[in-house]
Amino acid sequence: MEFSKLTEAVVAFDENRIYTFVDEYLDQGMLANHILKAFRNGMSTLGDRYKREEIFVSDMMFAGEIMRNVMKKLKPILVNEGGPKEVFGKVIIGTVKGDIHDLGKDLVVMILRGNGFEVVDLGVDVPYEKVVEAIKSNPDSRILGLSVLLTSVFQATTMTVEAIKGAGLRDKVKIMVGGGPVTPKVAKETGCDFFGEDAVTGLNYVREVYGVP
Ligand code: B12
Repeated sequence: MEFSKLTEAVVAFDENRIYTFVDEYLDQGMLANHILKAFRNGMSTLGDRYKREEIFVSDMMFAGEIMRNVMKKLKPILVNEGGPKEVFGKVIIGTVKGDIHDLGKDLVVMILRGNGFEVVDLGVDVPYEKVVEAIKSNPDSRILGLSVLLTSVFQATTMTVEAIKGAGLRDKVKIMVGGGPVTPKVAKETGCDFFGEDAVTGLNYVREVYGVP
């Protein structure tokens, strides 16, 4: 597809070409979501290269910074794509304990806010107690979103859900989980209600829970 030029530029860490392609695509009227998807594909390839020890963590960090710049640029557009600005409901979200990846979570936050949802963003590496506390102090929130990028934090995801159960709050929130290594099976095994493969799928689930057409 047309976006492959962007994906290739991401894999080549070609910062200038990345920004140029993003501008070109926007000028051509391409959807910001599709541009971000092409970026994410490039990030996946970089992840594979890291695994094969062809690049370093510092390279992934650099790519992450470029992605953040692109997200900043696309933010006003993503918000505009959203339509109505009334508040439909509240969502609590965070990256699970032990995991510091935040680009995916931040995208979900951006899409939710842009589409009329208030978001309580707990950040990254979120302790179980902080999640429990957030549910208690935001009784009007019917959804918790968890972002998970490391397989090593699947256990922490289960523990987060267990802590919520232990506090007697499990029926207060639906729990959606997303992030690179998560599958519907992982979502089920960790005790979550829904697997969101991308930010828009998450948004659609949130809309469904709040009964927003
Ligand atoms: C960039 C990156 C980093 C950056 C993170 C920058 C940042 N601020 O987030 C840095 C360099 C810091 C980093 C660090 C590490 N990383 Co890293 N990283 C990546 C990389 C290349 C891209 C991730 C990314 O941002 N993608 C772009 C975003 C937009 O995509 P996304 O997160 O998947 O989010 C989308 C969906 O998944 C979904 N989504 C995400 N969350 C949620 C939540 C909800 C509720 C919903 C509905 C949807 C949803 O919506 C998003 C938009 O579509 C991945 C490779 C990969 N395949 O993912 C490795 C990867 C995740 N990292 C990996 C590793 C190993 C590490 C380190 C342990 C490396 C090290 N030795 O230090 C550390 C982790 C430290 C820690 N404790 O967390 C491994 C994990 C392997 C595994 N099996 O667990 C990967 C897969 C690379 C690899 N193949 O080896 N990393």
